[in-house]
Amino acid sequence: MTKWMRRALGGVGLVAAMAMLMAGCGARDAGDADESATAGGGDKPQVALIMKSLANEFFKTMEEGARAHHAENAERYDLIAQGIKDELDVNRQVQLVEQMVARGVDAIVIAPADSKALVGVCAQAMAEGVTVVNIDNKLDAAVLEEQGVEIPFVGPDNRAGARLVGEELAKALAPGSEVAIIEGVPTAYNAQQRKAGFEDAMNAAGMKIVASQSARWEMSEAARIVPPILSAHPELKALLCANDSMALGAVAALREAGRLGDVLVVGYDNISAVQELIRDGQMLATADQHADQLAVYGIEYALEILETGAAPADRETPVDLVTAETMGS
Ligand code: ALL
Repeated sequence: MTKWMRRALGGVGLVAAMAMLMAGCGARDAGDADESATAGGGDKPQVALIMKSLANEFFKTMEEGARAHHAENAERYDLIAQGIKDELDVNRQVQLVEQMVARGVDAIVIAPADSKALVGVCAQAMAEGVTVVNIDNKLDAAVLEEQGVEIPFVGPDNRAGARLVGEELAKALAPGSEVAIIEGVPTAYNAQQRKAGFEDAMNAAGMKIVASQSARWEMSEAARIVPPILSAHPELKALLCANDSMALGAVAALREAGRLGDVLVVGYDNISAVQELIRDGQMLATADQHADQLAVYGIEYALEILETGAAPADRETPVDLVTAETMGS
């Protein structure tokens, strides 16, 4: 039984409690050892949203979406939104989960910075009776199984999203063109999936992938690694970037090298700076994974699990191709 169910049950009689329990019989029993855990208090569940780098517009948009949802649903739950300062601060994210558990939240909705390193602390949270929903970047299935926990994933099919972007790029290239992939953090499952989706599209269209390197989701890192790739592959025709921050870095490097236009750039996220570049014809495409709704889907799912004890099945969220044409410019 989750901590929230126990708290909610505190106010009802035994018969009603049994009925609620029966209704929630599909629920994971999170263990009975959490009686002493700090209760959140109040009559609404407390939901903690734990994101990654708030320096990335993607997560700012996610936070704004969550806050807007909360404003309209303030009677249903309390929201605590948290993020980390840089994309790689995995330890800080682990600490945030621990802090939220200590604070007595009922649910944690998390976009993990690393697909393996966050599993342990999420499993601990569940053992304390906290409901955990994984959004955006999927936790590693093998590590979850090893730890014996089931955590539902709410997010898009990143491989399919990247394939859409890659297919759009392929239309603009002659078969056999040289292309390079700028990858996200290699320990993030969504980064691996986007790389695979780009490869699917490039291989299907007969392009030559001459380089694939990580810029760890960061604009500055992409700006740093693109020039050597350009020098090593003077015939390069396109850069497929696994997120828009890195696409911005790639565009800056190409501009600096006088190669913008002759080397095409695609990204992933649909942040506002990239929308402008696409409108201006300086970038070709990106993918919209609806950052403003992504956490909302996760919060709604967490509330549903808290109320009904629903079984932890994954839920796929939409991802759409964005081009100058789809933007109507
Ligand atoms: C991923 C998101 C975004 C983002 C990246 C950076 O999990 O899906 O594409 O740009 O994290 O942290």
